[in-house]
Amino acid sequence: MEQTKNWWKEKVIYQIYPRSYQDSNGDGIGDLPGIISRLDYIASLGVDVVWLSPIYNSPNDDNGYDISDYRSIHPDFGTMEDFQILLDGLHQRGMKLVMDLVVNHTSDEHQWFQESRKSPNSPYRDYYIWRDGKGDKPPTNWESFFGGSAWEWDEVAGQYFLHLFTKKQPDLNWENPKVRQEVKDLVKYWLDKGIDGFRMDVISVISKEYPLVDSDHDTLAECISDLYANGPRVHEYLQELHSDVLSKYDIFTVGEGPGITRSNAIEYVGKDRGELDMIFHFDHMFMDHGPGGKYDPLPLDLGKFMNVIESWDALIDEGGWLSPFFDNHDFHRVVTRFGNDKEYREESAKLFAILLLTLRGTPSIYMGTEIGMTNREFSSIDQCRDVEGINFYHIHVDKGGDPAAFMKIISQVGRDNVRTPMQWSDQSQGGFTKGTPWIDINPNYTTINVEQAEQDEGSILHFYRSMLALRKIHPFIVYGTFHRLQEVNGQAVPADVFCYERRGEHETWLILLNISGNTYESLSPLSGTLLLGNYDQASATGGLRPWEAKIISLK
Ligand code: TEU
Ligand code: CA
Repeated sequence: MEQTKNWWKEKVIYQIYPRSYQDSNGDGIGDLPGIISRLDYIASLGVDVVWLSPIYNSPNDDNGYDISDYRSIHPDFGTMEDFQILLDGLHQRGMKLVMDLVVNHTSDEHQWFQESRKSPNSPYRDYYIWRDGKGDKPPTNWESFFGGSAWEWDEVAGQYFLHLFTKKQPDLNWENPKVRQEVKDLVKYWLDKGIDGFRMDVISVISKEYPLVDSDHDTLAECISDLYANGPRVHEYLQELHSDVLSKYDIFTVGEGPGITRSNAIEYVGKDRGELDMIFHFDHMFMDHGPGGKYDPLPLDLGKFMNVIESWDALIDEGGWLSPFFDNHDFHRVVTRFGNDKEYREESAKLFAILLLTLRGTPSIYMGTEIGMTNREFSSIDQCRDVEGINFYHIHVDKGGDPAAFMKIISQVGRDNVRTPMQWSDQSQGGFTKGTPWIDINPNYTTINVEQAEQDEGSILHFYRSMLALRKIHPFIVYGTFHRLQEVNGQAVPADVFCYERRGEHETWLILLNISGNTYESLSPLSGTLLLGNYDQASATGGLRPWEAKIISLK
């Protein structure tokens, strides 16, 4: 299918978790003046869009994903003036700003919720989902994403309220037209300030199916996809938001949410749907969840990983669009998860740079990935800050589980792995703060940091710059076709090698990615020109060393 051209399809996103990027005043919390001081660095990468995780007022039960005032800047992060300087600074450098829109739920400290709980006659009562219990039990057996019941008894209200996330994140009642109007108003408020789009948090679960009934699913994952996600009115709500507000601005939206599958994604992002412009899907991020969920991880299945990428690429041929990503503030570090963060850290980090930036879609790079930041070791729960990890730790330990064993799992899959401070230099606290950081820095900042990477021409950082520049001068990478290959020059592609061609009108690239420590000496095309590779001495026809990755131009 001929691709419709849109400016947002041609961009690359850089995600910043503001608490952990750069602290400017020594309180140990990253802030907007800190980001402003790093704008030249961000521009130097060659990325086009900055997506900021939430910076609004919040009691920080879930680090800003629990918003208590949508029209404010959290004082930890700065002021509205700082925000304006940041926005202008990005625009002056030719970049765009995307804000996080978290409207499935608010904080319980939001004024709407405070009013809502006061009385059944409050004009805000129906802003949330209140129910009587069943005897002394909650209205349904629903489990929250972060463990425990999804219902909380509220003394003041004398009823239970629904919270799919923590009990400080009550779900909004989107059935109520007043709620939808509030959302439209706040969206308009930020768009009128001149921002360039929104990343929409868990947008797949905003519509609930009524009446609310008990789940008979064995796992939380099944319950989420079957019962919480893709509710009956989700598309109606998104179309309404789009036609009433979003469509009036030259911006883009990227939706996030569990339960968005390869088969239903098109209903969210199909080009004539008038809903979202693109989505983040989780098929490759959730594929290692075991029967017990995320904190019961299975070994990595590379074959599945490649199949997921291939099959989601085809969404674009159906007229949809997506944002490929391998890590963000909710997962763990790409080089640890899919690469090798020991002996082949440099090679494997560069391999994933090539993969991410030679796929179709609008790729998203998480801060720190451009210098190959890794997971860290959490030996005690006191070192953790993430409500998800902490909740599941207590659930595990309360059931008699071994705390040390769970800490190993947190070190492997916990969200705090990606929330440690950005590593700028080998100075105290990695140059992140002059004070004590809100979460400990990864001790490997002495060797893995931006300053070191700037000085080393062969660094992961310089590699990202080269790759981003290459993508920019070859626009066919955005709109051209993608074909996975099972054979190269008559040879079967091994199970741990990902191989595909990208074709434009005048160009064909062959991408060879050895996602393993094995050597495949003879796997290469007959001829071609090596455009970029992750080994110093390399050629188009040379075969593949451990974690070797190449972009070869075939014509
Ligand atoms: O995440 C939604 C989501 O699906 C996560 O709960 C995900 O399953 C989990 O993080 C995997 O470990 C969004 C935000 O990105 C996340 O930071 C918030 O905690 C959550 O929504 C609630 O707002
Ligand atoms: Ca600060």
